[in-house]
Amino acid sequence: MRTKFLAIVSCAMLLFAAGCKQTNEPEQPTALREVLTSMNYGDSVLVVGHKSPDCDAVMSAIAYASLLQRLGINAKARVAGKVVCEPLYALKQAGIAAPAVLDDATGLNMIMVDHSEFAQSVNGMPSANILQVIDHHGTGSVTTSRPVFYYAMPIGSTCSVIATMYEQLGMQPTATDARLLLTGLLSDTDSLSAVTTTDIDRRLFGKLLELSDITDIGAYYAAARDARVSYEGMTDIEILYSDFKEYEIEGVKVGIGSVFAGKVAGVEDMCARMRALMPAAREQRGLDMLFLMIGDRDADVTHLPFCGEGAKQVAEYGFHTTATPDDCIVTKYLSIRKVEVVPPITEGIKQWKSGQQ
Ligand SMILES: [Mn+2]
Repeated sequence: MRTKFLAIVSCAMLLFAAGCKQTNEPEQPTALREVLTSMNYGDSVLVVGHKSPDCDAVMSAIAYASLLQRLGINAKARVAGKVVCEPLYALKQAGIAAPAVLDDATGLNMIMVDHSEFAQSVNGMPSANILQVIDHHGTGSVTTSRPVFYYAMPIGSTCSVIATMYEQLGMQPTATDARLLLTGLLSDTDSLSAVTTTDIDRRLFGKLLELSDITDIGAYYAAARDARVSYEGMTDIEILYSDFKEYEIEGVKVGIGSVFAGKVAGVEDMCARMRALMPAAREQRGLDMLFLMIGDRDADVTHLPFCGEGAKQVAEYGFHTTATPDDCIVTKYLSIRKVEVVPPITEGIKQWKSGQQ
């Protein structure tokens, strides 16, 4: 923990120093460039996002590997699971193949992007040599024995964070990398509308759009979003896990997923289909509680079915409302970001645990 704290502080100082040194001369060495190029990557380093890879996880891994390659580092992108729906569509449009799936990170030189929680990582990550973490979430369970480059910002996407690194380094992403970064940014911020969107994301959006080869961004995002909600060729259990993350909150193992309704099925229909699978999914993953956000933006409604002992109390405490008789919280539409539900669930778990004592 202390190592992590020190790493974060030293990273913040580094960033400050780099910011002060930044000039209009792109070739000027910066602290950021120096630290990135002086790390020991061995023969190679793999860059990988979280399981149930979404656009931000896939695009940030590819774009960051590409950035490191330009600095002369043998970095390769990997994914933590099969690429489907939106990221698959985006890669096809960009004309590039999906990165290979990494099953086990044990003993490998690794860079984690878009997550810092071992529960969300490729298997074996706790036994990997983690060199860097690039993220935009709260700090998760990651710990490293060696000094680490930890670069996180409270902004809309990991792709935005990587776009700021390009700026800090005085480098311009290629048209393809700009397209990929833009895709992750738009996807994670739900087209700059999610609560996590910052002015930095809005500025980077304009800049990346100019650098990319996308001519009609509105049409592109609409098609990507359609791919995201189409669940084409997917079984119900694949839909359940399509945007799913595991957390350990106050010692309680929690799984949280989000599912789109409206396009292929109404929210009640989708809720019934998911609910039928949730108890078995919870047991299979060894989780204490499972929550799913099933949202229909057009109808402005989210259903949040849950299962597991204590989940009802946690949901009622966290969302300050009464659950339906069939174990569901019904609210106005919540954006797909888990940041909308992790804080209330955390609060609910704290209250539930204090009531148990
Ligand atoms: Mn993200």
